[in-house]
Amino acid sequence: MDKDIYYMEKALTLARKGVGYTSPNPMVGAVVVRDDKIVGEGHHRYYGGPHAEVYALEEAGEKAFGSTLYVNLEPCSHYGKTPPCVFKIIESGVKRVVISMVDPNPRVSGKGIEMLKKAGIEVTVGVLEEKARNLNEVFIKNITNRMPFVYLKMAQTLDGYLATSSGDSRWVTGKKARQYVHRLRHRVDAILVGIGTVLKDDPRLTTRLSDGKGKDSIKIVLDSKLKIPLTANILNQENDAPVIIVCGHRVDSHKKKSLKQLKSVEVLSLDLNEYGQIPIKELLINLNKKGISSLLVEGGGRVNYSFLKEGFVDKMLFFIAPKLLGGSDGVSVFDGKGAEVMAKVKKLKKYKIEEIGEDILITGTL
Ligand code: AOF
Ligand code: ZN
Repeated sequence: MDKDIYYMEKALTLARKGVGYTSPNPMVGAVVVRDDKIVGEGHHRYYGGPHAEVYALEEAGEKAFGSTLYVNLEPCSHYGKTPPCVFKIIESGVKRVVISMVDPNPRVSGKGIEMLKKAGIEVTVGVLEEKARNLNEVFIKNITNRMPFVYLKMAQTLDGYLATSSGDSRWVTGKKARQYVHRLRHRVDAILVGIGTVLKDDPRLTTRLSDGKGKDSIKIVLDSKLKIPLTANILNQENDAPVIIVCGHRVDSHKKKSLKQLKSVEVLSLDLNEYGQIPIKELLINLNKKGISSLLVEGGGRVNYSFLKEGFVDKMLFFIAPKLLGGSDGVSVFDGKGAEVMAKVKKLKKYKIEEIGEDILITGTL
């Protein structure tokens, strides 16, 4: 195998160790190689912490002299929470730097590479670029658009239903698929459901990974009329992951006050749209201001429909169980008026099909 690809795979594996903890910063891994041996490695562990390159170069120490550094993002050239990595790279005597992708952060974007080249370091860009872009899709969207990256996840039957006519949805998909969803919950900053889901399923929306680890993300409920019962599981949890209840302005003020008094609960009031629903764009702008860079929407048909209709889905994940409801009275994945003619249907541009345990996962973008 090409050596650059081999070592960049290592850097990407290291980068993935930061999943769930680096937001809104990227996941970055770095490997220092001299005489075809890894002499230092590191990854960005948490937001505001040292960058991957720093750990790797510190581990390498004097062995960094004359080495090649592999890193999945262009090394930074700016003073952020930490000083520029390019200085450290130059000082360490690194001979060559291999990078997957140019940093989309306008404060860096190309300047890091330029500074390295000026210092006489050989620079190669674009190794495993697509993989690196996929890994940091959230960071890329955020730094360029200032909006959260939205994952829309559905667990459905083969004939397109989230639940039966009686509302039963436990469980559509198998254990493996449900574990996958917990890994997604760990990965994102926030999880969002509609009030319908809260009233029907009373979910906890916690992250339960098989190894017991995992971060509980912020929980968001779209509840325009503030119908959530104070006894809902989501409001009464041991951990202190914040809960944001999003509603309109004309709601019961006593209820609003009681909710605000609960531990870690916040109420966000927005102007409702002409249909009396929470406007998704304003919601996302508000969430972004709160530092939320990625959002996992776990439906309800109506919430799924709103996100799709308003055009704010970055990636869709269809977990499809090989099961049939066998009628037309279930809860549809998208609950609302669909396209009238085939010429107007939405098409997935790119998609990937995988088997997850007994289920099928189709991941795609519109
Ligand atoms: C990271 N980790 O390993 C690399 C980053 O505020 P700072 O100092 O942490 O800078 C964050 C920016 O640094 C980030 O937006 C990206 O452009 C660049 N590279 N960031 O958090 C890393 N290499
Ligand atoms: Zn840096």
